[in-house]
Amino acid sequence: MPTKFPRLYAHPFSSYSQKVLIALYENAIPFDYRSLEDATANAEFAALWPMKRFPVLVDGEHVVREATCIVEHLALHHPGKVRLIPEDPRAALEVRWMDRFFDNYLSTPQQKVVFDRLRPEAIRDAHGVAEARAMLETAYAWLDPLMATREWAAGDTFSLADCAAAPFLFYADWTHPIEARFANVRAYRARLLARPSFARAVDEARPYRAYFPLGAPDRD
Ligand SMILES: N[C@@H](CCC(=O)N[C@@H](CS)C(=O)NCC(=O)O)C(=O)O
Repeated sequence: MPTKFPRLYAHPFSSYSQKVLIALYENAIPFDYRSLEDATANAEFAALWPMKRFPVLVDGEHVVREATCIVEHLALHHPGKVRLIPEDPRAALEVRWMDRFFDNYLSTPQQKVVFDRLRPEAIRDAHGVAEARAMLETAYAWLDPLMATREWAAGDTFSLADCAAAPFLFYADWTHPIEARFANVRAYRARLLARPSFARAVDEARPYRAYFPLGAPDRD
């Protein structure tokens, strides 16, 4: 049934949901928030996407899955003052590359460590977790010199790549602390936390910190 506003199936504590929430908040796009805390919203969501990975956006006849595609959809159908995908295709390519970096080399290993902890102890994957932690370490080391020269992930302008970086660096640091020697990554994470759109998403997620299986640190 078409609704006036786009309908977002998401959870406030979920990193990929926050990636989209940042985009919505940056341009103050009105939307119908179907929180997956709610059983009815959960049932609607499960019917929309058998993979059961969230967020999912329903906008008129469009059902959009995958956080990056949702941010791209919003940029196309609900453009605002903050252009999260640059108009210049070369600049857009840099944004899309950095978005892939944060999804694949920060979020994926971060989720691996967290999901492993949710398994019964007897079937945990110590080798896979060690590999994931090594990947996080490599990602921090690669990102650090880059962020010495950039305010935001793809340059001077806040973009889709920062929508990804914000929640992924936030949780990655809880999962595998970013050491002091990666001062540029730490400073970038602090800049992201100070951005009002992400600060709002972090605040909305505070009631759910007990869900973090490694134990949420008493900070941020
Ligand atoms: N590739 C998906 C990943 C989404 C994802 O992993 N979402 C997590 C929440 S942050 C999820 O659905 N977890 C539920 C599960 O794994 O069963 C995207 O970009 O949206």
